Amino acid sequence: MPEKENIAPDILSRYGGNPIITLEDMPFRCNTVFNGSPVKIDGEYFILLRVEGQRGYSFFALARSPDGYQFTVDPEPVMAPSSGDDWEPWELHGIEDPRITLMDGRYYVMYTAVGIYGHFIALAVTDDMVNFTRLGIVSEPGNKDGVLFPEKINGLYARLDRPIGNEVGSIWVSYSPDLLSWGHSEIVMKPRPGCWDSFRIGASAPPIATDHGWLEIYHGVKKTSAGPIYKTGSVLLDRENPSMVLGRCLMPLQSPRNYYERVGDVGNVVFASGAILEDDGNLKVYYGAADTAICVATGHIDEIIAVSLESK
Ligand code: BMA
Repeated sequence: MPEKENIAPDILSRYGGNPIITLEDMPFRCNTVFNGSPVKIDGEYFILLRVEGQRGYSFFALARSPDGYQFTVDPEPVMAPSSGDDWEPWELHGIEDPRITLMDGRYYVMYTAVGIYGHFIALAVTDDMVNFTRLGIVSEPGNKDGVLFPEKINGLYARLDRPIGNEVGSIWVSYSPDLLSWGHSEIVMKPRPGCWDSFRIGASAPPIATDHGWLEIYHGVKKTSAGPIYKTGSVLLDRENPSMVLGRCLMPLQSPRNYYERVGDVGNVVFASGAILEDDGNLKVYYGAADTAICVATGHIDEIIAVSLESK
């Protein structure tokens, strides 16, 4: 009898050494480390980490690596929630889920500011990944998952975001002349009834320019009787009008399957938080596993584009 073929269940292949950053790698006491935003600068890899401290609110630390797999975390956090200044009310309960975009030679960080009025999208900028300048709170309350496009579209800055209205979490696009005031918002895509992304969706990685449109790696949530399940998906958006979906994957790129994705502070979560496109076309997708560790999985951009064109 022929041997049973072992079909990989996911389009993204997990790195064998996952998780790549855990609590044991942290040089200071904290609760968890997850949802980190990666960048590659002159061949060196950096991840701006979301760290949850023992008190329960989040802040950012920096990890560095020569190869994208073996990381060392800087001894001190690089960005803490503001205190004692005008920003304090907006960040009183922490700063979460940073997403870095390189634009015009500077690194812009969109993150979720959690304060006395709820969740907002906030924007900071850095030139060295260590010193961050806050630029503004850039959304109304109840918005998160902001990711900045790496270039202007029709003369305006653009971002994807995720306002919550009527409990529905969809992906929208907004535009700005100055990075601070945002508007002209349009719906991009909604949760798909009956599917793995039926409850909520949100942008995950900053959009990547391809010949087939903007490739967006997103997260989708399905509600089950045992709680939500977070998976990773992909979509292609028109380069000139990103509210136009050119293709959307039918199946997820990745689902929680391994122990470290199933079990943690929030189980059954793979939460993509950034991606690095290598010269050979491999896309390294960094993700938080069960809100407790950082992992990486890889897929070739051609295959990801092909599955993204399966549907609209
Ligand atoms: C989302 C965000 C993420 C988190 C995920 C799963 O709403 O808060 O930071 O990883 O839920 O808990």
